[in-house]
Amino acid sequence: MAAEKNVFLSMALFATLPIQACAEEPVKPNVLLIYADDLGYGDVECYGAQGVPTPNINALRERGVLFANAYATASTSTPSRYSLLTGVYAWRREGTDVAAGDAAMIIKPENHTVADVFKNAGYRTAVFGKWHLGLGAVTGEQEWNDRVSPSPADIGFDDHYIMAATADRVPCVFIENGVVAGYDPSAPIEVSYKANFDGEPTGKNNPELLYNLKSSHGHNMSIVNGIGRIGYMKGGGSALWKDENIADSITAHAVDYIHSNASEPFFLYFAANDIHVPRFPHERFRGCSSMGLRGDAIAQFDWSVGQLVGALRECGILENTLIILTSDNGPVTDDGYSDRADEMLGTHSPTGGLRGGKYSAFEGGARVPFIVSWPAVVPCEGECAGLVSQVDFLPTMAALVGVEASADSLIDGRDCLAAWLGGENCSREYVITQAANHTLSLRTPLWKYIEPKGGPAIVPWGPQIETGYSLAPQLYDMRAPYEKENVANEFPAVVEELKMLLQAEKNK
Ligand code: NG6
Ligand code: CA
Repeated sequence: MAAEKNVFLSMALFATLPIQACAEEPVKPNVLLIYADDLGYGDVECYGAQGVPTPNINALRERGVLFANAYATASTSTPSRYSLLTGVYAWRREGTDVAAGDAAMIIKPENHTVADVFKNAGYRTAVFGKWHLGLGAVTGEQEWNDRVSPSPADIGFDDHYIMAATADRVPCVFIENGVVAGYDPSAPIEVSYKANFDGEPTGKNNPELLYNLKSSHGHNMSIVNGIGRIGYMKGGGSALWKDENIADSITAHAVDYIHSNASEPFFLYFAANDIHVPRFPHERFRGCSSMGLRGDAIAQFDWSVGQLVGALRECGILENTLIILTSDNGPVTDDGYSDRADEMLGTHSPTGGLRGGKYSAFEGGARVPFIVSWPAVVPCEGECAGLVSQVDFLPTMAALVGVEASADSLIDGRDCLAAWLGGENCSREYVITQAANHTLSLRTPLWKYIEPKGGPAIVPWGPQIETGYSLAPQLYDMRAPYEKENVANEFPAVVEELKMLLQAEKNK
């Protein structure tokens, strides 16, 4: 997935265009954060996607600003989400790697989150979709048949309707305000990440039961809806989700929420399941792209965006809603299921030509789409090439709603409101990103430094993605953003400077 198919973003967007605000600034906008899963830098049309129509995201982009150099803080989900909600780089905290479905809650009730920021400003707050930040006080001891606590309710969210981890991890049920949604008392739920339950089939032993998707690597433990998962579960009965209905279900919850809360300011964190594996979109999206299930999942995600925007419009609150659309990490094709994602790509490049992908230290790992729209305030059709990081979400939202950000969140995050609203001076001096093995990279407008750290050159468990791990320091000139030539030996002073900068950050 390294082909240079998306050159337009490399240079064309390196200048910030002069842009005009659409109207006067109102007070207390609603905030809708649309957080896609594994959506790559090149995976939507306005970032160069081919083979999949994304009209709703295009329309959002036309009503807002597109950022060409925006970053998740990590190339996997849990650390990116941790930073997004707390304003703290995940590599500062133990236990923030990709969480199992029975992990204890990673953000503790006493921690300050962006949801608290909104609560302090008098907002209603909600999260719908993929959580992946742990639940309950103790790993493996959640009360799945009663009340799961602590939950997002304890870290600032008034309402939640969430998947505990990911669609490929058990338990395969939604948790709604602390309890399993549609709980089926005839099928008590048991979950283990250690051992199978007696008599329960697994993908490993019963591959003939994988009638919806076959596993390509891993994902061979419990089988739910004809799809192998990570982890073991028993029970669930009628509460078990059907993968083909996940997008409908979380979108319906979000649309209802918008309708019921239209008269007061709200913060809605819409954490899409798309386009993470298992990719199993509803049949009405099958064939919407020329890329099979992965492209169809992008089309389904775009549909969700359209539904949310449509609901805001119907309620007459679209003008005064700040919408941010971005992704938790870069793209992957084969991430463990035989969905033909690689072979059906055609001319599409999920990374937009960037090197690496999900898990990687290269740009494909954490550079993501980032679109900001707020029709009443943000310039239409703006473009910004400045460096943007999701670690700034908390302080930036605190500035938006006029409350103090916690001291913790200001170690790494900062108020970038002017930049995010399309201001001309929209660059951070540098951003730090974290690869799956905790290799850190420091990107400045001109350079990308990848710290030396050993590891396999290709992700070892299946996805054919270059990790970017190396025992030698790496330096890339980002005027050509494809990280082709390591110029560390030619610019030792730059390497030294960026190494010291990274060390200073680590010492904070
Ligand atoms: C990996 C899974 C992958 C995905 C990833 C987390 C295997 C073989 N692979 O361990 O499928 O679930 O974890 O993805 O189990 S993330 O986007 O939530 O970080
Ligand atoms: Ca992800």
